[in-house]
Amino acid sequence: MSSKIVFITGASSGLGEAAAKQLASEGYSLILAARRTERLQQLADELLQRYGAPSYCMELDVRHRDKVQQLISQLPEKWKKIDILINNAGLASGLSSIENGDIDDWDVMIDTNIKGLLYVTRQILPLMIENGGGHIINISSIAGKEVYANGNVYCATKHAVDALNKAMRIELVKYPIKVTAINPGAVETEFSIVRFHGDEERAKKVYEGFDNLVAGDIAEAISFVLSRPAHVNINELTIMPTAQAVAGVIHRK
Ligand code: NDP
Ligand code: 8X3
Repeated sequence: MSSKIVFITGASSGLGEAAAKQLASEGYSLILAARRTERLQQLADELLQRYGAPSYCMELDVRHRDKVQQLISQLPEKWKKIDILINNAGLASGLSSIENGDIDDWDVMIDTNIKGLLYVTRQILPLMIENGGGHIINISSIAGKEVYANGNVYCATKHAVDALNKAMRIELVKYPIKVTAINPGAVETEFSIVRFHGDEERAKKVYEGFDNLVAGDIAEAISFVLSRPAHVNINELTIMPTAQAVAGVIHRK
């Protein structure tokens, strides 16, 4: 395969899906990973039809360490030349104070946002090193830069992503593998529906009265980061809706 290969976790929705479309339109080949495979297959069909971009769909739950190891090590040889990893799979589950928190919610966030990101990265890095370079983009959040009431564990997981991003930058500079964190503010995706356990009415209210970001805004930022010349590494980008100054300050009409 002559085009560059990008591995996107959480490609079945939101930021991951938008990044896949953006990068397919620019000639990348894609490994699309998530749990909902019908969505991945639909996306792969669309990317092939619209852009002629080949995709490899991987049914992957990033929390399952053995599966992550097995599925990535069993990739067909031509798909192992991964140039870019976008660590995007992630979620918030619940919004409550620590004394009321649901421990299952905490586990799923920690297992997905921190441990899942590490499992995937650990498995892909040796392939990148063998290829002589690469680029890891970690989708963190404004929640990795600040903490807001009732965001406790989600914020902690994204602060962990921020720390891991910095650690990767230091440890991978020698290969050289570029490392970038992208920290979005409020983007309307399925994020809030997932956070509120399927309560679509409550999720809709999060984005009422202001112009939130859309997934394509972040996909364009990813494209920009990837299009820099070899000597330029963007360490991090924090991208907010104009109407959102910090996590908890949104100017609503
Ligand atoms: P979505 O809910 O729309 O998408 C989340 C994606 O993550 C889905 O494709 C989902 O796929 C995947 N995913 C979740 N859990 C797992 C898992 N265990 N294994 C594999 N894939 C998984 O939300 P967003 O697109 O908004 O979220 C993407 C990233 O952006 C997350 O890391 C989120 O924290 C971050 N973010 C989002 C912001 C926002 O306001 N929307 C702002 C800042 C950061 P599937 O369910 O099919 O497995
Ligand atoms: C998602 C943004 O502010 O809802 O990471 O935590 S926020």
